[in-house]
Amino acid sequence: MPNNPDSCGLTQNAPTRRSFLKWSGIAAGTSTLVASSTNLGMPGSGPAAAADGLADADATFWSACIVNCGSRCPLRLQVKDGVVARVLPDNTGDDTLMNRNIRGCVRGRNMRQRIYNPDRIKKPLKRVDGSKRSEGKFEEISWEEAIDLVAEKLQYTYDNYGPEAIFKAYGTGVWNAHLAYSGGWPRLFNLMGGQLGYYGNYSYFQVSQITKYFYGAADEQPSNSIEDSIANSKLLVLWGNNPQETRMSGGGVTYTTAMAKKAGVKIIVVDPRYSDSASVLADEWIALRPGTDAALVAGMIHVMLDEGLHDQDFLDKYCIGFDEDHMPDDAPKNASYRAYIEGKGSDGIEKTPEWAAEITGVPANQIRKFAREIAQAKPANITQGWGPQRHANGENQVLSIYLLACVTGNVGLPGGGTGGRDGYYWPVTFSMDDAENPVETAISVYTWADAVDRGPEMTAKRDGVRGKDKLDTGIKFLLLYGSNMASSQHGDINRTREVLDDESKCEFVLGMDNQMTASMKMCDLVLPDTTTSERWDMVPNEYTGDLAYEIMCEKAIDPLYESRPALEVTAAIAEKLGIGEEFSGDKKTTEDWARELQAANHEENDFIPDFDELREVGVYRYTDPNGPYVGLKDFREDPEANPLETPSGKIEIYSSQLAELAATWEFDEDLLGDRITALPEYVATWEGAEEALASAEYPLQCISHHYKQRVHSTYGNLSFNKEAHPQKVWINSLDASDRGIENGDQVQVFNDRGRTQSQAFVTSRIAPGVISVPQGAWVEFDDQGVDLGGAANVLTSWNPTPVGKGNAQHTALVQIEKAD
Ligand SMILES: Nc1nc2c(c(=O)[nH]1)N[C@H]1C(S)=C(S)[C@@H](COP(=O)(O)OP(=O)(O)OC[C@H]3O[C@@H](n4cnc5c(=O)[nH]c(N)nc54)[C@H](O)[C@@H]3O)O[C@H]1N2
Ligand SMILES: Nc1nc2c(c(=O)[nH]1)N[C@H]1C(S)=C(S)[C@@H](COP(=O)(O)OP(=O)(O)OC[C@H]3O[C@@H](n4cnc5c(=O)[nH]c(N)nc54)[C@H](O)[C@@H]3O)O[C@H]1N2
Ligand code: SF4
Ligand SMILES: [Mo]
Repeated sequence: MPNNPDSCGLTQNAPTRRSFLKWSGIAAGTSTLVASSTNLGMPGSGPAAAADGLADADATFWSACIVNCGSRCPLRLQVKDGVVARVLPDNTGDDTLMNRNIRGCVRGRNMRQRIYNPDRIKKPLKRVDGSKRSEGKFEEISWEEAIDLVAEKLQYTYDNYGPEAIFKAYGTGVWNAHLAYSGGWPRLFNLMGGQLGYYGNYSYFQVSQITKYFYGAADEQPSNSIEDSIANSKLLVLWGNNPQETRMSGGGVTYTTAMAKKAGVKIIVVDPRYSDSASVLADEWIALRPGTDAALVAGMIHVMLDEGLHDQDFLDKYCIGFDEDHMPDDAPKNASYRAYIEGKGSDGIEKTPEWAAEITGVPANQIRKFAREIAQAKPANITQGWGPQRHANGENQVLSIYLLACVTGNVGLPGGGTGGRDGYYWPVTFSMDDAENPVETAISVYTWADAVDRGPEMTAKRDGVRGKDKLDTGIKFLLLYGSNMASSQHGDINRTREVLDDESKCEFVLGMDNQMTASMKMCDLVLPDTTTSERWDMVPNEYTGDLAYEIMCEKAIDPLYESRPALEVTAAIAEKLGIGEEFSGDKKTTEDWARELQAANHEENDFIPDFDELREVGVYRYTDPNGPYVGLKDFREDPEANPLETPSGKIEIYSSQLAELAATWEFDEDLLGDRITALPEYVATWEGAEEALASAEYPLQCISHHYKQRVHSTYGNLSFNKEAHPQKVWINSLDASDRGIENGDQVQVFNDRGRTQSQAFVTSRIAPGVISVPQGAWVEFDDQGVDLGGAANVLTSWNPTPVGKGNAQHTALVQIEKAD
């Protein structure tokens, strides 16, 4: 299992404290390491202590919100009589760009409701014998019984099916907290003989699997950072990128994009929705049909070629595949992108703006204007969010946006960008050691439910199994830790629940969470975890631009009820299985683990504070010694000395490797568009724009944007957050009036996979023919199987994308009607 499947894989140069101080403008001597006094847990001392909080708190502790919104915000927890009485935000920064306050959003600030929620799991719960998983019936058992049961089931699975039958589902509730991220579970499995591995992630699956063919980067190829754009860009394009809602921390891209606007950078948003980013930041909004970005790009490049606006010098020097004079030897004639645009390729269609308008719904004149605007604003940073790629054939969506950055010659220049997501500086601190997984077999993480259902049928060429030609066993022991995959976040949750209900397939489902979610209710055994406030940890930032940081998480209160930190539970299981010493050494508590890990981090990078120093400062900021991130800067400066990791060393607009996959992999003929192309072509897909226009039954394209009420499902059970941001289905006024739906009506959205109900938001903020059901709402099935919670994934499918075999969860066709 990768230690951090979301990591960018960039090689980092450890900055010295001096160099980071220099470019970040933080004066030496006021560095964040210089704490004014010691935090002894007293309200009146140390930076965690507050002038702004309760006057009579007993103590103030450092903590953080560790969900996967891409930030990680420090929180200061004020404790009175052993209870978290108030949650305060970061107070260690100011409003300057590189020392910005990492203010938590409305979710983190409502942490008290998560800690003290009635949904907290209080004791280990065992499913009642003879009941079905989906019935969710439990009896309380003791920790001793629970640990015995896990040890027994684990041993049984290794003995009868081997390590490839053991799988830890994807889960982001504890993402990247240095200890809680794994909670010791992968370490336990790896020391016991290993587990089935996975590749990819639900966040940017298609980006992570396709980028190597184009830019050679093993994972993603970030664009320039927004900090760089503030200084250098003429134009910032947020392409399916909604930082105002998905990067809501004051430490992150919400803040930097707002600063870019303030600095006068022109901003254009390309999105089927008039997102919060469009509303707050944009000078222009391009509203296209979902999944049609590659067609929009093709139409735009047609305009650029027509009007000579493309950067031929850049294409000649740095790329292959754009025109017939720059093709790999093995490519057939007329296989270049230019031939594709001019209608000389295999489809024989010229990709005029009129052609693109028909598919995308963006008027041809707007396509022309947008093309000129992007080509002429030099330099322009085109930053791609992850909405476009979470689609059927999302891989070509990704590549087409990269391509636009190349055709306009913006790659590798200050103020420009690669067309990837806004760049960032990845934290240098590392997480606890998960030990080596001896198993090499891995599946695409999105196919885990397939591996439960039909594991031994899954092959390399059809299902993307790696390390083996085919799987020998299905998943028999499934762990859901910090994960709501079984009944909320995976596609087609009705089908997922059905497969999990068949106990002959997966024989044991183990859950560990701190809230009784729909997925926990599907488990055979549920273990009550602590919340961050009840254990020790350290937490790094994630996608927060050029600012990196590490936060101390102190144990502020005793674990509630009978909850126990995962790491102490996995250590106890290891002990039971006879590998206690190997697992833990002499460490007993999460504090012991945290101290040891922070010491190792301090040793590796001496500018990183040690455990006690980090407790003092609470948050430690540092930045890239090389200054703001400029993607592929070295390659641009000297492509011979710094070739890309592609076969040609150049940017491969035509990829022979993809042509080879197209010829050798097997695809599902029933799925329109389940195919690979050597160029970033537009491919009409299953449940895509064309099918919607042709369908009488399900004529609406349903996307499921990430919503500010929650991070996925996390925080989705808190009354304050639900009140502030109620669950609503976005629908265009034209589509609503056709169906007699008015703003605020209860509506049901449905297709053959399921039916879900919530309130309608009737608006012109979404393109006609498109609806959006914000993803992550808590499911609530009535006795007819209708979800009254408004969950998007009763509508989505398991259908994987062609190259990555990843999640296309923004692709689904639906109908909508007023609820009775
Ligand atoms: N508040 C909040 N923040 C979050 C999360 C959350 O659940 N809530 N989740 C976090 C996680 S784990 C992740 S991975 C990121 C997700 O970040 P993203 O994947 O970037 O977020 P999405 O909302 O899925 O998509 C971004 C935008 O793309 C648009 N879009 C959808 N389909 C298309 C398309 O075909 N073309 C174009 N051009 N645009 C399209 C959507 O309307 C949306 O506004 O967000 C993180 N931040
Ligand atoms: N339709 C649709 N579906 C999507 C997406 C989409 O755009 N559309 N986006 C996808 C994306 S990008 C992602 S990343 C996935 C995310 O999918 P998940 O990772 O399953 O996300 P969450 O629903 O937030 O589940 C996290 C769980 O962790 C738990 N948790 C929080 N803190 C702790 C802790 O301290 N200990 C333990 N043990 N548990 C804890 C929470 O209570 C919650 O149940 O969803 C994907 N699903
Ligand atoms: S959800 Fe994200 S932005 Fe909000 S407090 Fe948590 S880490 Fe910060
Ligand atoms: Mo994600």
